Amino acid sequence: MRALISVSDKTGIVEFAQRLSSLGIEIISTGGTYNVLKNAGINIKGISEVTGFPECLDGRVKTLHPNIHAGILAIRSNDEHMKQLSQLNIDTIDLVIVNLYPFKQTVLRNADRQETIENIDIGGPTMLRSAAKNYHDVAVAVDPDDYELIIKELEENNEVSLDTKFYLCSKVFEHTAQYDALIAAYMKKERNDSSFAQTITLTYEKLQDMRYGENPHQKAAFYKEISNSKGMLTSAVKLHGKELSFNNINDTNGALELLKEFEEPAAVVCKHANPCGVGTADNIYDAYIKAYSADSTSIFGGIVLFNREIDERTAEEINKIFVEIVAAPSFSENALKILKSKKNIRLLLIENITEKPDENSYDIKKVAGGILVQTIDSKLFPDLFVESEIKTVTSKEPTEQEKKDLFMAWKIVKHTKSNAIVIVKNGQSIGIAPGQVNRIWACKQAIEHAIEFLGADSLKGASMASDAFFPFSDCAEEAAKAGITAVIQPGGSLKDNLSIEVCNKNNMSMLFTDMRHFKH
Ligand code: 93A
Repeated sequence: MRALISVSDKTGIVEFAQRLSSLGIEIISTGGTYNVLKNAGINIKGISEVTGFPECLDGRVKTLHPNIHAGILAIRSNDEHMKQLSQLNIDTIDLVIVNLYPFKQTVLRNADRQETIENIDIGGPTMLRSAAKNYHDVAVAVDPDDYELIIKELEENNEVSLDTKFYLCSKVFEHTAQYDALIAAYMKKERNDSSFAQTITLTYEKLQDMRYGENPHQKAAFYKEISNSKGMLTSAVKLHGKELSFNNINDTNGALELLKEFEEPAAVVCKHANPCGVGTADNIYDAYIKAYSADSTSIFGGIVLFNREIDERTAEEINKIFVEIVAAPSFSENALKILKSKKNIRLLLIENITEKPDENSYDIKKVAGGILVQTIDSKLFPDLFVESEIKTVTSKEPTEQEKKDLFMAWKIVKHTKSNAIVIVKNGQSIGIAPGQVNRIWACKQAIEHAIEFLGADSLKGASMASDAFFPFSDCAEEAAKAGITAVIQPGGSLKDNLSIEVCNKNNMSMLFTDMRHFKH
């Protein structure tokens, strides 16, 4: 039996080669691997002895030779193949242990293009593919985690079983497919090409298997984009509590995307991926009190995210109720101690929590038989729009406080499932109505919640946002009836003038953003 070992990641290779060698298996190696194994006192052969050729072109050509590939690819049960091998004086290679140039790591450390391209492995994938294609006769290891499996079978049975070889073969194609997907993604990015490719190659790697999906009878796993993304859920560090579930992650994501809209201290509470309470203030404690009291019912078992360090008094407040998850960019030492005293809470540290995702990144939705892909909804207003220039379409301008609240409501409504209406007063959400099949229901529901919370009279001076335009004047009428004094919406309905009229009649202001934010 002969093994070819050529690895960039040399983890575990010495021990593996030693055990192969003590089974009497002959080992062939390329330059760097050869040196490591030789230095460990293992008896091996250099690749050039087999190819009769020096490794050349700075290592670009090492194993690309018929003596290697015919040795791997010959079908052992095919007499003609075996006869040709012997005529050509080529020996079979029965074990291929290869892992590739670290292309991913090179991209992630932002190496220059020349160095990155030099890390595209050619000979390695070629050997892996040859061996995997001929899996009946060749065992191939691309992952150091599989060394133990292989050596155990060899030590016990003198051979690797067909089942194992088939498993190893499928791992190879998975690996080379992802390797090539990463190269393709890198080239596209280098060309600043943000078009949608003809076929989608997903560059994700598994972070963890999950106990189950949205429901206990569904299987699930969590994958991470292979990129330098900071401040995202995939870089969250769990400081306390049990493993996050599928729904926990999905819900936290809803809160995280909204939180990223705020510069000022903010607390966002989410349930079922929709915000249920949002507070902004000049400190995180007050922001939390506002977010909590905005909807002290739904927060139970909810998810609370902060964009500032959690201090002791905020932690004490949080501990008064049961919340599933608390996430923040940092926790003061005492805050952490206080929160950790609860067994069932999960604490997540998300550094760079306010970092925005790449605006060219994809949002993916599964539909029957396919996927819909779009770029993420990265904007709040149309390009070149600044908050101060947003169009007031009524005779009355909003006051400074109303303006602040309108923009806050606009941020919240953007991250609430459609159809959505959000009411804000003094930096606090007071009515959030998500996911209605018509707008007037959302409007009525948000107002009902606000009245329940503040009392009918206190809606004076409140601001309302709608994720898409008002098709009729009914929402403006409801808002006027409730005493809401300012409204923000995309505009663009044929009947805009009717809504504007209602506002003018009731001394309300209305702003048009020219951009809608459906979210489904
Ligand atoms: O530059 S290559 O594409 N040309 C080759 O012929 C070749 N053969 C093996 N890279 C090649 N390899 C790769 O070299 C292997 O995939 C492995 O990652 C690496 C091991 O090199 P060394 O043993 O010199 O450290």
